[in-house]
Amino acid sequence: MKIDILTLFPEMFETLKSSIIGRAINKNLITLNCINIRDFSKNKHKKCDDYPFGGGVGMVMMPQPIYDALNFVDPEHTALRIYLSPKGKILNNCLAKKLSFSKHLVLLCGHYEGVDQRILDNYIDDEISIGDYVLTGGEIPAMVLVDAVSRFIPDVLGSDESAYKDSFEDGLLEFPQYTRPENFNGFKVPEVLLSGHHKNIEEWRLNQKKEITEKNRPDLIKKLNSDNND
Ligand code: 21W
Repeated sequence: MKIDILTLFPEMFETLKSSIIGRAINKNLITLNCINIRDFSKNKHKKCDDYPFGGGVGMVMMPQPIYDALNFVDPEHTALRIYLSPKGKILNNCLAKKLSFSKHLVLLCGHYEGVDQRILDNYIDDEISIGDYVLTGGEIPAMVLVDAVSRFIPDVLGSDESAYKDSFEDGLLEFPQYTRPENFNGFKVPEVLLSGHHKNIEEWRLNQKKEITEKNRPDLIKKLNSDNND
């Protein structure tokens, strides 16, 4: 998959190129290309933002540099163009999986009060938010999206860490994990995990999943019940 990221702060994406995503880039499973929108400004001071028509606080990103950057990375508009926006639909694992089938994603990161609406209305395919909290820009959301989507691309994860086995695949949160030592500061590993009795272990883990989901995410239990009644 090719991913082009349009941003005023391309250096923010350096940290994304480590760990599992870095390995995927080195294996040519993902091509990550960060484009500085400022390079496309036709203004002599490389200006990319201006005051909002109608008044109000803050600055709005100008359409021209973004339009030229979009045409540079995706001249035929064959890519899926996404604007990271607090007003977008909320990212979840189901959407991340769908996006993982795209050949080419273009991610537009806003800053300040966002981008001129005419760009969104005419040159962007989708608007995605990462949740109901306010950030300072779309860069961290773009990294979150790249990370979540990459896990669904074949061979990005090892076969035993498959994204298809994760939380949310069965609608429940995951069971707790333990490793050595058996006794840590007097705190013991649950006996059943040491028993070697696979059927009991499976039963215990499913019970733990239900308990933790009921406690932390009752909304997921409600969703499970309503899906089963369909
Ligand atoms: C936040 C831009 C708020 C504009 C004055 C009074 C992308 C994001 C973002 C940002 C506003 C995402 C206002 C979750 C996020 C993002 C920056 C609007 C209105 N101005 N997902 N009220 N949260 N955020 N300010 O913030 O660009 S995806």
